Amino acid sequence: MTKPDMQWWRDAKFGMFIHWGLYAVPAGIWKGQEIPGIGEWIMKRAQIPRREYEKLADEFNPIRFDAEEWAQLCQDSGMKYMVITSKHHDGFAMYHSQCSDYNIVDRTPFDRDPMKELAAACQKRGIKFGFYYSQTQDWYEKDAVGNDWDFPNEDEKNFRRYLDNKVKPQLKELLTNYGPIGLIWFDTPMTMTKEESQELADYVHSLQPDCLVGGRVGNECGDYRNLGDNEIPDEHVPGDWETPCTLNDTWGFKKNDHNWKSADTVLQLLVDIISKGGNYLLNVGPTQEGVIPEPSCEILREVGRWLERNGEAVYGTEPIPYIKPLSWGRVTEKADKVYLHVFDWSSKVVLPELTSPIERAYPLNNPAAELHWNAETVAGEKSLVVSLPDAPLDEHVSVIVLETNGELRHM
Ligand code: JFZ
Repeated sequence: MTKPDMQWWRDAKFGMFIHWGLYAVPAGIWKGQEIPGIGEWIMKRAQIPRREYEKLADEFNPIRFDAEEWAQLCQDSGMKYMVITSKHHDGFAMYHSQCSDYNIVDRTPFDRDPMKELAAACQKRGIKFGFYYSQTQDWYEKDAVGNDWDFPNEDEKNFRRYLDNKVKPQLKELLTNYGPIGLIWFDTPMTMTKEESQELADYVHSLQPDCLVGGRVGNECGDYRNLGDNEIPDEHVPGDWETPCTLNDTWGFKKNDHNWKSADTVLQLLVDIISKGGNYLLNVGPTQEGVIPEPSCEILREVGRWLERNGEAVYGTEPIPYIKPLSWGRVTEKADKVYLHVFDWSSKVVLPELTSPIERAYPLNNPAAELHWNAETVAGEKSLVVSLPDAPLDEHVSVIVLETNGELRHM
């Protein structure tokens, strides 16, 4: 089976992750108790019997959900793809599934399919649309992994039956009824065998050859690697990889989690990750009413404004593997340009000498202004030192362009 084309994904750099499900109803609180940990795990953390948990569907009615609003926020944030939970570990399908009535259309007062609306809103904007799908943990199903409080008897489990009766039929629904799907983001492969992982990857590709398969399908059968949650590598990682990150400390909405990262932090994480060769998949957790928390929106819109000004230094760029993370910031490159992303304007901008002669140096937001640079030996290394004007070029990360003579060769 031919590998799907990864270029759109490599160029995209930045995606929106959405964790939305029944867990937004308790929002971290169960029977008056704050349940520790990530919000979408409340059923497991509080050992909620499935007959109790499924009653949440009766009150899940996101009447304020607006797919156009969510897709517009994605676009305004500079995020080029969207990945939303079609079915998380609780087993509840956030789309109209024919093979399990445990879904938003059949079990809630909200008689609409939000995935259908969101897929259309994204396609309209040229945003690649993908689904998160939990293919191993499913706390509603006896044959799946993870619910040992309703289904304590391991001997009764038949994972093959779960794959055949729910996972593959639902993957077929997701890859048949929602238009072109950019990727399937599997999760927690746990006990899956290599054969099972490969079977699911092949099944996705058989239904939509251009659909990417995320690394958490397991056993290195994905089209790219997923690092751990909020995992930032120390330096360049070869190959195609992505780090999923939270904007606060939970994926699914928790009413008491206000620990939001600033736009500055998000931008430095974005630049850090892409300078090491990865993509940044940043999460929002909508409420049970279908609203993305306003603090998330404000942060993402500020990030989008910066990308509006500096996107040339992000989208479609490549890392420069031999340049280790620098004290003052990070480096990306594209064609004959090297982009210096300066986090700390007070420090000396020094980087290892490039083998291609530099012809010009200038602020990305003011190409007419010349910046000076010198070749110096710094700590015994042949280096480049770029002189900075007094004031930073941007209120967040400031970007300087080094224009080379057309071909950027590395040492
Ligand atoms: C998983 C889910 O359990 C969680 O609810 C959320 O959806 C997150 C994006 O993915 O959590 C993980 C999975 C893998 C790792 C860490 C958390 N890991 O490999 O370190």
